[in-house]
Amino acid sequence: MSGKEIEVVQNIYDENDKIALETKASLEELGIFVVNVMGAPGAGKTSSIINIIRNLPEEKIYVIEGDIESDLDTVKLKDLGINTIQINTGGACHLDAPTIKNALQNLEFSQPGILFIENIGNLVCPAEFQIGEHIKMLICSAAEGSDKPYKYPLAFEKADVILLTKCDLKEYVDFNDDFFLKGIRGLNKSVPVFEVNAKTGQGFSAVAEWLKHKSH
Ligand SMILES: Nc1nc2c(ncn2[C@@H]2O[C@H](COP(=O)(O)OP(=O)(O)OP(=O)(O)O)[C@@H](O)[C@H]2O)c(=O)[nH]1
Ligand SMILES: [Mg+2]
Repeated sequence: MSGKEIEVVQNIYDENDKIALETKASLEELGIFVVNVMGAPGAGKTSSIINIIRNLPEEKIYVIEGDIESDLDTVKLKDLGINTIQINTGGACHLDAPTIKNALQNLEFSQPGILFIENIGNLVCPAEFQIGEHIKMLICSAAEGSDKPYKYPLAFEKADVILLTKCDLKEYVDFNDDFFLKGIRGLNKSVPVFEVNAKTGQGFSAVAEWLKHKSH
């Protein structure tokens, strides 16, 4: 890349971060804590959001669903009575701060609570863009393999909390706990890692407890 190109790319990141910080500040004034939920396609992002919400009955919950196409996840959440809006990027592989700023015009915050933003299924690009979040929650499934921290380091480096989902499948996919954790610790010394299973709900009460602490 030429010097000029680097400057342009840097300007795009700077402008994005500026809008993200404005969004975060305006949501904070309303008492909204924002969780940016990231992870590969099918990692278990929607299933995890649903299970966490089940363990936070006293919290007001809002969700923004980001997908390239379709409103399948939004329909699923709305059927459960969760206040959800859909964003379709039509191709873009991540959500960015201007997109979230626009979408927020369609979401009414009647009381303080927690806003989950499910990012586009992608273990790479979402980690590069702030969108107004207080924390980044990385969802990584056992089925993806224990080598993911080594191959996709940025998402693990930037995560404030990691959920290892589909732990019921560990034995079928030769998941190596030590290798996985060693990879994470090489990038992120202190991030909490929770093991969960959305089929039984196992592990999600601890995640919800951690989140409640973090958001208050
Ligand atoms: N066995 C098992 N299956 C799971 C678990 N969590 C999610 N799944 C399944 O994995 C598939 C994908 O889960 P979703 O929650 O839709 O994943 P997602 O990350 O939201 O997917 P996208 O939004 O398409 O990127 C579904 O068929 C879930 O039922 C789990 O803990 N164990
Ligand atoms: Mg989903």
